[in-house]
Amino acid sequence: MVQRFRRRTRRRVVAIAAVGTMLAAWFGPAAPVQAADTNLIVNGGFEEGLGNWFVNNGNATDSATLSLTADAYAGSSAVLVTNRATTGSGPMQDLSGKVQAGQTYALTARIKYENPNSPATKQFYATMHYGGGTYTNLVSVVATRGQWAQFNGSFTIPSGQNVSTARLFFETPWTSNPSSDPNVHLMDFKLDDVTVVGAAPPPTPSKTIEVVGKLPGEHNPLIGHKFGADGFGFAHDGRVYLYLTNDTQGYAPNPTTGVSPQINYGNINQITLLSSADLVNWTDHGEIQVAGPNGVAPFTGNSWAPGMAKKVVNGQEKFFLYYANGGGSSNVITGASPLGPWTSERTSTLIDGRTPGAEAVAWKFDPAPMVDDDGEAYLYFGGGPASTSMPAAERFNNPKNLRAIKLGSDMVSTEGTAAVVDAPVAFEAAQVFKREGKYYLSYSSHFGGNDFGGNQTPLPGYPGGGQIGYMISDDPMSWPKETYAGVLFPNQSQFFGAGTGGNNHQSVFEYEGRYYFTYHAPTLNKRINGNTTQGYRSPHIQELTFNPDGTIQQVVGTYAGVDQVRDFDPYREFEAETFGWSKGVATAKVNGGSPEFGGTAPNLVVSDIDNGDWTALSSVDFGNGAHSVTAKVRPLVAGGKIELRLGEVTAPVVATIPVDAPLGEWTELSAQLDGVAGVHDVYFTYAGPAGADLFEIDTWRFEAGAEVPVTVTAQARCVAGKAYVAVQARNDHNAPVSIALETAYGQRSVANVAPGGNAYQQFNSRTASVAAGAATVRATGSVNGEDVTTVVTAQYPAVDCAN
Ligand SMILES: [Ca+2]
Ligand SMILES: [Ca+2]
Ligand SMILES: [Ca+2]
Repeated sequence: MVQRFRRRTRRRVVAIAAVGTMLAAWFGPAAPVQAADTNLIVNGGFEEGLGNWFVNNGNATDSATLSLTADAYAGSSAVLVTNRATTGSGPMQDLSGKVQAGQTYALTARIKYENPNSPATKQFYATMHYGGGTYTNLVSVVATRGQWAQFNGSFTIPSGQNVSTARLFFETPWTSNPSSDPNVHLMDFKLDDVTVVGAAPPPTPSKTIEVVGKLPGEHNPLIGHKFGADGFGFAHDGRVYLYLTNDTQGYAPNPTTGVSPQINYGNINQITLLSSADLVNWTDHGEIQVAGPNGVAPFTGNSWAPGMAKKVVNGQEKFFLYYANGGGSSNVITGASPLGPWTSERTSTLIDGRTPGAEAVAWKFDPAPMVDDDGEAYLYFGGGPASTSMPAAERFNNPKNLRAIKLGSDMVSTEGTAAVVDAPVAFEAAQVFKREGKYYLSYSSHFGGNDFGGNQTPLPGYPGGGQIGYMISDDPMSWPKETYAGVLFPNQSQFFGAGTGGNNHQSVFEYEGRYYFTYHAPTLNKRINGNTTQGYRSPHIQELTFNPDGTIQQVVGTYAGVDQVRDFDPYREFEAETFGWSKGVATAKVNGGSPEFGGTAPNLVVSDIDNGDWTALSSVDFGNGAHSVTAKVRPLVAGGKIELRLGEVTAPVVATIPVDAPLGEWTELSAQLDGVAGVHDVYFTYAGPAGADLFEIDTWRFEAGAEVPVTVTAQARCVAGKAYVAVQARNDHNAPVSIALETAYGQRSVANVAPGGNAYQQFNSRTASVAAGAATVRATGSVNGEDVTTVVTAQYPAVDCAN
């Protein structure tokens, strides 16, 4: 995740010079606000904790922190910013999607500083960061030390300003070398009662991905309807769960250009959850609201780079979801199942500046758990710039920025001191799995630069920039540099081309006897926008194979991905938000539990279904034949229909469900199927009036056709030098059936075979030998008052009677 810490060259847009109209807005009396009075700031009084606020760090080495203080201007709390290393460090709130170009907003806030060594008065700014290097000072105030000062002004956003990223923060005036006099430039300050009042936010533009992002036949990226990064694979009870940083959260494609601003990690406080039993058809379980004011752990602001483990604690099986709370700390929440529901057992972060042995780690993030066979559990974490006390070559090659620490038996505490993981050229993303008694630790490598002693050539065999290296150890807490084993995965741009570079974040999991490697690449972003991507990453999986000596065969990234583990079983109610491929649809969480996964699991529906959109399932096994298909659907307009096709999206329609039911109500609608048997890719194509959302779909269900149960055997044998094929069919039905036996050497029909009775015929080939072949049996009887014919074939081997 290098991009979130990329050092910015700060380019000031000096509003005084560039935007004349803003002069009055800055320092003159507040201009009247024309539009409806809407306060765009959430939790401006900090009465809901730090919710919706995060810290703006001026650069990657800045680690300013926000905390609540009871010294409020109003109410019971305000925010305090400490540890500022740049003048730009201060409380920030994201107004992207809320403020509009050409509009005027009134801004008020209270600010106070108290450092007795600071000047008697100090200027503060409210500043907007429009993404990239574009900063605009909006409103200024000169405060008197020890007293609450009031920002009270207005600002007009220039009509040409791109506001797709707009983040408001509070700071002291910029200077290039603030550490020369911290008391003047870097004092702590408090903020309270922030309001930005103006035109109501515009309607939220659609995030639906209209292109086919996962191509039929391909298995990477895993999904085409949303993004997800830093995937952590977790196998449990016959399914694979994949926990992902919710890259879709800040995705905001321009309604006209379709291009989103660059990803903003600071906004991400949800974890996306997918699952699959076959690694090709993935169920979307939606997002876990982990952090933020409405999060499971509201004392955290971000949820990046998840890791999952399960353990029986006090007789109860629990699931522990670890995540990075931004770069500064890591935390864990607890699930009753891999799908939740989720609770927080902690009231403060699990890994932070108080964690023994982690003090020198710049980024106390990317936590990955590993539960050993003996029940002992470990957490791997860390990353970021190496200690400046090291020689430059060591900072580059052996930055010692990763850590291993034992987890407490409750899984939500740590024990003892974190041990250094001396991973060569390490950047972040440590993860460990165990195989045949050995521990494997993989991690991502850094890109050099000043954080790592300047640009250098790695030691021979050490990873280059943006690769996944790995180590093999006999001890989960011991990772000297000698355990380094090589590069597990080169940079993904080597496989997916222009626009897919950048950092990676991997995991390895075992599922049904095979090992799999998860990684991400902005391949869906590339399919939407071409080679100029905006950093929105998609999950991929490849199989991981080992050499006889236990080393790993370097992984090759492909769009083909992994083999489907098993065919999809259609004969049950399953979530419609499960697909192998899709076009033009989105998913939305609805109230109530999941029909497939149970009452406490989240449920989603397929939404944004337009004429021409479709969803598809890979390798569905219909066995002897399907009799009907049923959709649980909510019609939104009249005249919609669902069509079923086999093999490809343009194949002939084999069934149509007219979506003809009361609008706005959930209804089950069915269609008959005829002759749909065996294994097929299944396409649900959607049709109806153009320009309207047609309907939403919750679940699908197929019913197998009624069958006459018969048991059939076929044998080839010799009688007096001649080859015969003997066929027997037993009636397993509870009523008489008619049975027709057929081979290449003749046929015979037997009427009224009683329950438990047999139809039998020995067919003479009139030759000395027969090749292997099949006999066909047709059994006709009455099932539930309906005449049903079931066709069964039975193989027989070759026989040679000449000898
Ligand atoms: Ca307050
Ligand atoms: Ca659509
Ligand atoms: Ca559903």
